[in-house]
Amino acid sequence: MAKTPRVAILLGSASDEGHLRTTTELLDRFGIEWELRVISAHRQPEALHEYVRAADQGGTQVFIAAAGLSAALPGVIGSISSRPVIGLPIPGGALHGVDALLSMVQMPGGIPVATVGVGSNGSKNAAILAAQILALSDERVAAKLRDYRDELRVG
Ligand code: RP5
Repeated sequence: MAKTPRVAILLGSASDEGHLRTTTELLDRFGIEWELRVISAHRQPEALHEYVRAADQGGTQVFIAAAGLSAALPGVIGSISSRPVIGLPIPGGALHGVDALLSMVQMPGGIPVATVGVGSNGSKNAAILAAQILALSDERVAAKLRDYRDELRVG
């Protein structure tokens, strides 16, 4: 089986991609390899299922799922894999991302989506949360996170 990344980033649409720039920059800073794919939960359900199953079996440890509007993507990923899923609600549409936020955070009990905020702070926190999860079993990531937080103290 092809090597899978430690963090898989899934987007509901190519139009979401700009919101992930900060996320991928931070993952790079923490030395975490990632892969980004655009796979819609409602337009490409079979492809999504296939990708997540392969990533799960290949050892991907965390999924970051970014989507707007009713944002089913992270919940569906959580239904396929029991690895942690971080949901990033994308701003836009008539409700400016509040719809995506509530869709992700209000998952029925049993299939959690660790939801970060709408907008640039959420984009940043998605990467940091993924790094914190990986740091539990990776001292190199933990050290990089400590450096990052030391810098926050200076600012
Ligand atoms: C969601 O709907 C996507 O995540 C995107 O944020 C939003 C609109 O996507 P398009 O239909 O414009 O591709 O699925």
